[in-house]
Amino acid sequence: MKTNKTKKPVYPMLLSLAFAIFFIGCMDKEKTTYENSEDIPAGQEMMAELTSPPHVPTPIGRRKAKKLKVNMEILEQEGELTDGVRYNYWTFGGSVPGSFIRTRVGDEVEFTLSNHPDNKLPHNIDLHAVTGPGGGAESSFVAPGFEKTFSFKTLNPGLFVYHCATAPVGMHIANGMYGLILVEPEGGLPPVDKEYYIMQGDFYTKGKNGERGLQPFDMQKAVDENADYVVFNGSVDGLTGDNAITAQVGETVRLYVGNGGPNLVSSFHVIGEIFDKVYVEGGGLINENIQTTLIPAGGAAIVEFRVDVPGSLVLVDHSIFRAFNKGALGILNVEGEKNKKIYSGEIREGIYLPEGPGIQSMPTTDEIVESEIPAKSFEEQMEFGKQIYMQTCFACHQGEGQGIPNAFPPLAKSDYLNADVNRAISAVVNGLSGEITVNGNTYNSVMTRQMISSEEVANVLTYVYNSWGNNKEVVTTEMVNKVKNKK
Ligand code: HEC
Ligand SMILES: [Cu+2]
Repeated sequence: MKTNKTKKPVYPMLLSLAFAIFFIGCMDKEKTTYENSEDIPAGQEMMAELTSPPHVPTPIGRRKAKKLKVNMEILEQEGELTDGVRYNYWTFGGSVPGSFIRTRVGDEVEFTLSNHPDNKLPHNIDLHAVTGPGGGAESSFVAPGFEKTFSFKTLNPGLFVYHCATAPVGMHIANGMYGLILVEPEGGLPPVDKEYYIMQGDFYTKGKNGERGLQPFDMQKAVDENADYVVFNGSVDGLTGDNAITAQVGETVRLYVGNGGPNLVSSFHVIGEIFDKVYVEGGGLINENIQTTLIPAGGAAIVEFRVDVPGSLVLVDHSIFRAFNKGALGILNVEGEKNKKIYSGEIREGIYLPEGPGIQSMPTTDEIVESEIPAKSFEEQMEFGKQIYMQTCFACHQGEGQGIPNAFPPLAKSDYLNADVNRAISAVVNGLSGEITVNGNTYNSVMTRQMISSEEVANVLTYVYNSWGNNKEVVTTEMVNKVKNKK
């Protein structure tokens, strides 16, 4: 989630500027030999560079432990949870998750937390990297229009979560008040080509998943742990489309992955990759060759892998309904030369079919049970069609027919759909595979034949054609049967 476009951008810019000026200012000092982290030169200060997701600040490299000043601003601001669904986020630094903080072991962090005067509530911060009462929460409780400063020393290297700890704590976290602070070991983590910042969170809204408008937080659903949305980086499209992350074939990628919760544990997995290394729970233990790593609520992990073949890798919470029905899905686009030795590319690339042809049985037409109550009007067709859409097509083509970039084509304003009704009917009754172009984007994937009756095909396509800016075609059972009989 990135919201406020007017308040925010200046802030990180100023910080990086201050950072750059400082760096140039003490470049000669940087050349001196490297000291033990215990000896913090008291006079040396620097401003911390803060970044919004999916970006991370510059690695610490071989810099000495310093007095590191962090200025974090709390902003309560409205943003988009998914298409047409607004949410009132509470944020550290204007993004969900909050700004990434990068330190090294032995730094003395001087932390200033300011609560914007336009905010309505007091907040504070509990950093899991802090050794001290409440992780800083007790010293940082701050009312709107005020700021608080406290300081702590980073004693343990690792990747740590920070979050608001103001009552009701669960509600402050559910509204987006969490982020990551990295404490690098002396000498820094080994260099990699790409680093990204990702955090999972669960959201609870008064309306159901996809219900439009400004959705208030639902306390009862949160207590019941019944999430409407489970997302990466604060919104359903937080890590897809324009927000997808990228790498080149041959590069090493490091993901700093956190889980803000408030409730759910993540089974973090990247479809089409194996983690070469996982810093288990963000700590010192390194595990190798891992498929899925658990990230507890209020915990983190660092995962590393080399990307060897081009395509779209899909990041998911492998509690899989969360990925395909609640939003916990992100994309890493890998560009570069194909490598047929590692991946043939002949089957399909980087696309996960929840009901792949290998699992799904392919009965003949007569095994499909015709529905008993035919729709009597256009309105009924729309109503029945919507039900089928939400049961059958939704997981791939998404609630508003928007699809998923690089994986599932859109049905909303689809030129492919609107150009040829018989071809669309055939896609549903016979399945569709091979390269197609929809609204200028190519897809080369497989849609299995949908196991629904002719009448249901007519209803669902009528619903699709009369929604989301399509050409208002009405599809009848006769039209569907004609396409079926042509085979
Ligand atoms: C398991 C995922 C999945 C499900 C479920 C699914 N589709 Fe598809 N659909 C796809 C994929 C993938 C393609 C593109 C196939 C290709 O690349 O050749 C596609 C293509 C299409 C197209 C043509 C392209 C376009 O965007 O206009 C239509 C129309 C379509 N699907 C309709 C439906 C309808 C209606 C349903 C529900 C009855 C449905 N699909 C269910 C995955 C799915
Ligand atoms: Cu708060």
